[in-house]
Amino acid sequence: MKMNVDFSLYLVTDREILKGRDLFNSIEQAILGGVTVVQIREKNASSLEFYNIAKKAKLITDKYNIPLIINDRVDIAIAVDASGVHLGQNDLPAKVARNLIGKNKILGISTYNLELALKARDDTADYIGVGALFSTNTKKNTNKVSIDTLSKIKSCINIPVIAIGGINETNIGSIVKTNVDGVAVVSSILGKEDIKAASQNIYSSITRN
Ligand code: TZP
Ligand code: MG
Repeated sequence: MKMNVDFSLYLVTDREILKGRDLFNSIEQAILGGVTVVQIREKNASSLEFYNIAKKAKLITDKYNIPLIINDRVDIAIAVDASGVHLGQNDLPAKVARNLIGKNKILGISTYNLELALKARDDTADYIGVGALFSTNTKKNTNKVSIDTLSKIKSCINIPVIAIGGINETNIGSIVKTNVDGVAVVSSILGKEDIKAASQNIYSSITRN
């Protein structure tokens, strides 16, 4: 079933940033700190490794009743019965993915301008990611998105809008002001020594406003 999702603090995983620390323990700490959605993003794993990671992550997200989203891989999202899948502009087309996952799973699409955002909505995306808002070391070759563009997209679209890219405790206020439905972060949570405290810190910046 497609849940009614609280997108406010959306964690995207990256094992490189964890520098050997346990992924599953890190996910749990982040959830305990306030993360409301977890996306598993594995750019270098084999299919088997990705599947096993997703299956194990689902035990944790299920325990806290938090949606699990799989990056890039519709097949793995279906195989582990994740809540949904997140796709970029070079992945399977949104309409094709929707046909594969059905109407009860969440479809998220990465965008970086209004045209792509409207197309994603028309292609039945349940939410869009918009970024990168700030410079980031986590992903190479990002398209830069201004706060003005983010605001414009938010005002023109009626599905949840999630901002991503270089968002941290210092700049998050400028994102919250745009009234987006959530912020997605990697390094400002998983790159910190105390993951639960980092998550709490970011979460309080979102809910304070
Ligand atoms: N998509 C656009 S920017 C980005 C992704 C996956 C990386 C976000 O990572 P961080 O560490 O929060 O900047
Ligand atoms: Mg992708």
